[in-house]
Amino acid sequence: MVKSAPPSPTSRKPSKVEGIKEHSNFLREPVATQILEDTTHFTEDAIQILKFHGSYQQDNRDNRVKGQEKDYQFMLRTKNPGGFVPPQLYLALDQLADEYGNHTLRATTRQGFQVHGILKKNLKAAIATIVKNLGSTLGACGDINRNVMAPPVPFKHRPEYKYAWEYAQNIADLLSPQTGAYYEIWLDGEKAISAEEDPAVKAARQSNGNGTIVHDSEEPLYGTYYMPRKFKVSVTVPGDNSIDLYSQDLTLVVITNSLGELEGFDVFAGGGLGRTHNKEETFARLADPICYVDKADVYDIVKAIVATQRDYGDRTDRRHARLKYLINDWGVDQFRAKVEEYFGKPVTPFKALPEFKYEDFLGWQEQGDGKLFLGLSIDNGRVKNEGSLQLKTALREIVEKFRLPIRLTPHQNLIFCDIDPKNKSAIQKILNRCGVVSDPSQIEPLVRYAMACPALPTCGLAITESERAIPGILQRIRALLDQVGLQDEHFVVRMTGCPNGCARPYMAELAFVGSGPESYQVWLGGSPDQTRLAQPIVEKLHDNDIESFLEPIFVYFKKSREAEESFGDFCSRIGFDAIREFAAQYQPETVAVPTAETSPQVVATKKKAAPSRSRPRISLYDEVYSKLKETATSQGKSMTEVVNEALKIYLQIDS
Ligand code: SRM
Ligand code: SF4
Repeated sequence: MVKSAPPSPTSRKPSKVEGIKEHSNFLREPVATQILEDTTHFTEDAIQILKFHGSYQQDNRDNRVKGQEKDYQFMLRTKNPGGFVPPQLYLALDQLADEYGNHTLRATTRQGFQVHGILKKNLKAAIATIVKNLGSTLGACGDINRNVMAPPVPFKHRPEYKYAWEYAQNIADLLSPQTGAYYEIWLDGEKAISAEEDPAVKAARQSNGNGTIVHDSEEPLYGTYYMPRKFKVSVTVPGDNSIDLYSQDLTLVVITNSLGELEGFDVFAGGGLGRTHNKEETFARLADPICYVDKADVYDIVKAIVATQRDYGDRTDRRHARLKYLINDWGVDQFRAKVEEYFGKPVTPFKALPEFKYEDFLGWQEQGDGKLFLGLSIDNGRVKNEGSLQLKTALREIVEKFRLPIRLTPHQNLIFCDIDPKNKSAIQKILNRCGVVSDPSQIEPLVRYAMACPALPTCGLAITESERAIPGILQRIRALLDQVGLQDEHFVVRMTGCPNGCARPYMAELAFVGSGPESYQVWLGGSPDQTRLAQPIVEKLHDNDIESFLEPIFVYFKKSREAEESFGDFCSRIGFDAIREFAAQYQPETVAVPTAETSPQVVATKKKAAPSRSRPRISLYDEVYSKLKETATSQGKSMTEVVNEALKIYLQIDS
C-alpha cells in the first residue's frame, strides 16, 4: 500500500496554541520558568502547556470581586487507565485534598480523580506526591491522548474483561508523552518508579510503520505539535457500554474465541460530544465502526489512526479540530483508506457485535474468583464529608484498613475490588456508621443514573450551575413524576453547565445543558444504554420552568408509551413535533381550574409538591393565550419565556 505525501501546510494560519506548543521545547516552557516565580498564577502561554502536565489554572468564581485579583487556584487531574487507583495512591490523594485542596476529591466521567483548589506555590509538591505514590497527571489534559477508559468491573471469570484492562494500560503507555519535561519540572529530574512497559508496546512506539513516526523527535508519535486537539480512547468488551463507547475518538472492542482467548479487536472511531451554542458547524457525533484488527496489529492500527488525525486534523480552528470533524468531512471510506496507508495494508471488515448495554456495577457482588467487589455510588463524583454523610472518611478508613484496590467508573462512581468475603461485615459497618448506602436499590434511581459536571464555581467555561443544581432538580423531577402517576419511572438524566458536554449529556434520555444564567438547553431522546444521540428540544429553559415544560411530556409519555418503553425511547420514537403538539394542547390537570373570570393561566404549572418558590399568577384572555401557546411552540420556548420577553419590551425593562 503506497502512502501519499503528508499534507502540505494549508494557507490558513495555525491556531495560537500550535505556536505555544512549538515554542515549549516539548512541554517545558514557560511552565519550568514560571513555577519558580513567586506569583499566584501563570501567563496565558504557560496555562496552555500546564494542561499537558494535568493541571488547569482556575479561580473560585464564587469569590470574584470586581477590581480585585481573582482567587487563583489549580485543578489537578490524574490519569488512571481503566480507572485503576492503587490503595497507596488513594490515600495520597485523600491527604492532598485536605492539605492543599478544597477537602474534596472528584471522581471524573473518564475514571480519573480531580483535586480542586491547589495554590500555585503547592502545585509542585502536590504533583510530586502523586507521582511518588504510583500515580500520574501527565497527559490528563492537553492536546494529547487522555485517560484510556475500560469497564471498571473486576469480573475475574470473564477473560475478555482482563484483556480490556490490559490493553487499556498498554495503549495508555503507547500514547504517553515521551518528553522529559514532566519529571524535570515536578520531580527535579528524578524518574518515577513505574510499572515496566510491555516490550511489545515499547517496540511498537519505535517501529516506523508507514509514516506513523516522527523521526529524530523527542516525541516519536506526536512530534513538536502533539495532537491538533484532545484525543480520547476506550477499550471495552462486546455488549458492555459502561464506557459510553460511541462518544470516544477511538474505541477498541475485545474479540475472543470460544476458548476465551484474545483474537483481535473491533475498531470504532470518530465519536465526540463538545459543541458550542448557536454554531451549527460544531456538533456531538457518534463513533462509526471502522474495521476489525488482529491482536498482532492492534498497536499499528492505533498508531495509524493517531497519525491520520495528527497529520490531517484541523490545526487552524480548534473548534473543528477533533477527529470527529475529520471523519465527518471525509466520510468513513476516505478516512479508512488514509488509515490503511499508515497501517500498510488493507484492513479487515468489522465483526458483528451484540447490542451494547449500560450497567453501573453497584452494590456487593461476586467477582468470579471467590472474592467480592463493592460498587459505591458517589453523587456527581464528589467525595466529601457533609452532614450525616461522611463518605470521605468512610473511603479513607476502608482503604487504610483493607488496602483495597479501586476502579473508578465512567459514571463518577467507585468499585472496591478483591474483597475477602470475611471482611464484608467490617466494611459494611464502616459504611453504616458513615451513612454511606451500599445497597443500590436504596438509592433514588433518578440520582443513581444521573451525572453532572463540576461547572461553578471551579470551571472557567461554565455558563451556569450543574453539580450544585442537579440534586434539587432531580428532586423536583421525582415530585413531578409522582404527581402525574409515574411513581416507578426513572431514566438517565445528565446535566452540564455549558455545551462542552463533560458529563456526556447528549447521550442521556433527558439532559440539561447550560445556555444562560439559570437556564438550560434541554435534550431528549437518548437511550437508556447510551447508544443513540439525544436531540435539543428547547434552547433556553429557565430553571423555574422545568415543571411546566416537563409535565405535558411526562403525561404524554404515560398515555402513549408502548409496553416497557423507556422515556428516552418514547421521545425518540414519537418525535418532537408530536411532543410539541401535545404540549400545546395540554391542560394541566393538577392546577386550579380557570374560572369564568380567570381564563387559562400562564404560570400555573408549578406544583405544590415541588420544593420551590411560589410564583405570581396572572390571567390572560383566551385569544392571547392561544396565540402565546402557538408562538412558544413555534419558537421552541416556554410560554413563560415568551411572556417575559414580551413584557420586558412593553414595560421597557433592560435585562
Ligand atoms: Fe471536560 C473542558 C471537566 C470529561 C468535553 N472539562 C473541561 C474543563 C477542563 C474546563 C476548561 O477547559 O477550563 C473542565 C474542568 C472543570 C472543573 O472545574 O473541574 C472539564 N471534563 C471535565 C470532567 C472533570 C467532568 C466530570 O464531571 O467528571 C471530566 C474529566 C475527565 C477526565 O478524567 O479526563 C471531563 N470533557 C469530558 C467529557 C466526557 C468524556 O471524556 O468521556 C467530554 C465530552 C467528550 C468529548 O471530549 O467530546 C468533555 N471538556 C470537554 C470540552 C469540549 C471538547 C470539544 O471537543 O469541544 C472542553 C473544552 C475544551 O476542550 O475546549 C472541556
Ligand atoms: Fe465546565 Fe462545561 Fe465541562 Fe461543565 S461541561 S465542566 S461547565 S466545560
